[in-house]
Amino acid sequence: MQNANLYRLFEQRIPNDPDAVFLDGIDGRQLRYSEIPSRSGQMLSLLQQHGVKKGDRVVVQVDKSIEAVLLYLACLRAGAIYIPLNTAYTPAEVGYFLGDATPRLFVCTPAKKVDLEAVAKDRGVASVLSLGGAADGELIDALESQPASNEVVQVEADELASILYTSGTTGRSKGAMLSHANLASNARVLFNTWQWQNDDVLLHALPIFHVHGLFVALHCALLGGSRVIFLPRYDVATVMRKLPEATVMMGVPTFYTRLLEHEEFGRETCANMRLFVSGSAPLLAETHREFEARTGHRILERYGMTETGMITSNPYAGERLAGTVGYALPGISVRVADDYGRALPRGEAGVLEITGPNVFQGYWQMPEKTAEEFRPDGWFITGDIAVMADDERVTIVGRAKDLIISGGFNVYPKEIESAIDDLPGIKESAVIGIPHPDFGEGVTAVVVPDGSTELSEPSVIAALKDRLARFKQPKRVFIVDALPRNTMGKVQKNILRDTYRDIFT
Ligand code: MCA
Ligand code: AMP
Repeated sequence: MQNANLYRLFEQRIPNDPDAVFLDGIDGRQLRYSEIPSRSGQMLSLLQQHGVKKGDRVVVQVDKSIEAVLLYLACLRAGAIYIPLNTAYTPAEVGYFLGDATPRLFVCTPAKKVDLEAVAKDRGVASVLSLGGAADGELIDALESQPASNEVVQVEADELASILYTSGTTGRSKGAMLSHANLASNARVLFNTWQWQNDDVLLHALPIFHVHGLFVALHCALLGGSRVIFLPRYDVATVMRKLPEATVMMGVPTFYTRLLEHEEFGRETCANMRLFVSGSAPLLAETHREFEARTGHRILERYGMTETGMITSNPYAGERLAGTVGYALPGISVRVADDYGRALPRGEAGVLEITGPNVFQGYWQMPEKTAEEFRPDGWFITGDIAVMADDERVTIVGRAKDLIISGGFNVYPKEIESAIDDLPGIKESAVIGIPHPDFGEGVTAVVVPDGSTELSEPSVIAALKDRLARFKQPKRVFIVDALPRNTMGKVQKNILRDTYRDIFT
């Protein structure tokens, strides 16, 4: 029987050249393609020593490193389910994920080990290991003495490779279950659509705990046997220095606006570049045009979701139209529908719905939530509002879901409102996204006091510090007497967005 393990696909693509470099860190550390089997095999032995078996969850909150990628590959090989977490999450937030995922093993950074071990113990997690970004931590110490396992556990196509948590409109994060086949299909489609070349060099500055940096970027590179300039984070000076060596870069819109702000950024920096890809948040048409004027490159915008991987892409060879997300990727069908899942005529705005081999297996242990997001005919409801042109080109024009995207990170207002409403002195709150020149949208809170204590903008922000990851915390807080409501009593966020629309500009 064929083994649908995604690792098998990557293994087949390892270049013959024993010196071909996969991950090329700026700290001088490298991982060669030829080392992938043995090094991920050692990691696999370590996982097995900690009792990790097929179907077990492994939760990981670590800095970007070569070993973090090996850990991902080893989880695939073990048939275990890899669950990466944003490094910005506070211990309180991590506690929720550990309780929900009930992992066999939790891997965290050495600096947070003491705090997080206590959280993990509370949630009944048996093993906790530390792994640092500078090749330090218990996991590294234990790794060297491990024999390299040859095993690649047999899995079926629909068995889980990963769970990625996405927040929800209810404020409770949901784990999107992605199978080996979901990830493999999307990797193949993107590799082909973007005409990946043998000698491509990918500049990788994205975090590796989300679909964009982990799956979209790394999977394309693994299929191409490409060198990856592996930056620990996005930092414009380092990106400027390394761009001339690269041929492909993937980023959120903030990556591009920050490059445009750099005086020296221009054609010379991009001399070797073949492709700039943008996604995770809307790229302003203005940024697209300014980028082309400065560099001669038209950014290729694509659109996707955690639950589905990539859904649409502007064409590689055809016209990359600013402000649109292009066409459904091969094998994926999209429709713009009314509230009942009926396709609308071309040109009309409605909810974008999709079906295809990339669509996830449902939310971890939330069958009701899963059912709510699918139509009876099996199409997944994205919650994005789109318009389809006569030639089937898709433009995202809004969101049916109450979601803020800040620098490519999703923030669900409900979660922030609940955290604010729990604070002393607060009667109620409304959280909105306001146009922000750097992050696209800036999280903004409008708060009504209950009069029991004195409230100020700094006091509200300070009180949220340990509860919410930094990127979720409001950049501004406004204290008001009452929130605007319609006759049904619903808070009119559009009025608030209008009132505060200029605060960041
Ligand atoms: C950092 N901060 C942020 C954000 N990032 N605040 C709001 N939104 C953010 N995204 C905080 C920092 O903690 C800091 O707080 C202050 O803002 C300024 O930090 P700065 O140094 O400017 O930020 P940075 O470290 O340079 O990070 C900005 C960034 C980063 C490079 C845009 O957020 C990033 O790498 N974003 C990529 C997200 C991503 O990969 N999304 C893909 C999701 P303080 O001053 O208090 O320290 S996958 C997805 O959405 C789908 C599937 C898809 O289609 O791809
Ligand atoms: P996530 O839940 O983190 O996977 O974020 C997915 C959401 O990001 C989508 O539902 C869209 O709202 C948004 N998104 C991703 N790419 C784009 C894009 N190119 N244009 C507009 N919105 C996007």
